[in-house]
Amino acid sequence: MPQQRKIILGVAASDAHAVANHLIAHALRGIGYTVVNLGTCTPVAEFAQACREHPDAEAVVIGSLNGHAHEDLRDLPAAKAAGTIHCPVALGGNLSVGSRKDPSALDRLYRLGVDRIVADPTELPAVLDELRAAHAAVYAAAGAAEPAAEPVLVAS
Ligand code: B12
Repeated sequence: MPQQRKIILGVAASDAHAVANHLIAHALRGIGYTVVNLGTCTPVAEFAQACREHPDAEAVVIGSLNGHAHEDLRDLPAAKAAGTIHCPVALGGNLSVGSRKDPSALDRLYRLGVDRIVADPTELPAVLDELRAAHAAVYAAAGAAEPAAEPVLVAS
């Protein structure tokens, strides 16, 4: 029997908004994913701990609604560089403060090491397929077995 696909899900460190998180967990479980849901107010260190506990997770999916995604993810570059977050990171929600959104806010998040910013949760299954394929291709090109050290993934 094929192994179920697994993701780690949570809401960023300072963020208490729970509704979208629960809806996303429910939707992904509904299409067969195992979802390790860390819930609201999850610091990068807890995502990293979950990655250690679930080396078969194929992505970390983070929500942020209160506008403080950049500050909440400030430890992400170190976690990815150290390989403690070994898989791609997808981020979605309301990612900066204010109703008028500056596109440079998204660039700053990509520079922290976010692999994909996803606006609509219904896009997540397709995005997870793409990230998994890209991640596997990087390992194949390096001739390494997964999971090894974190490869550099190009943000799209
Ligand atoms: C309910 C709510 C709260 C509740 C949360 C209760 C709970 N346990 O969840 C309470 C009262 C606690 C709260 C507090 C605060 N809130 Co509030 N809250 C809301 C509200 C009214 C609804 C959010 C919600 O649940 N929507 C339902 C979900 C399904 O939809 P959604 O959140 O819009 O998410 C959609 C997308 O963003 C996306 N998405 C969301 N998450 C993710 C994750 C991934 C991975 C992906 C791919 C997509 C995705 O998909 C969803 C569906 O399309 C919104 C305003 C609004 N009408 O949206 C404000 C809102 C999110 N809150 C806001 C703010 C500012 C706060 C506070 C800072 C207020 C304060 N001064 O205290 C605090 C922050 C608390 C904290 N530490 O995070 C702002 C954020 C503004 C910004 N980013 O610029 C909003 C937008 C209100 C506003 N217009 O100002 N809030």
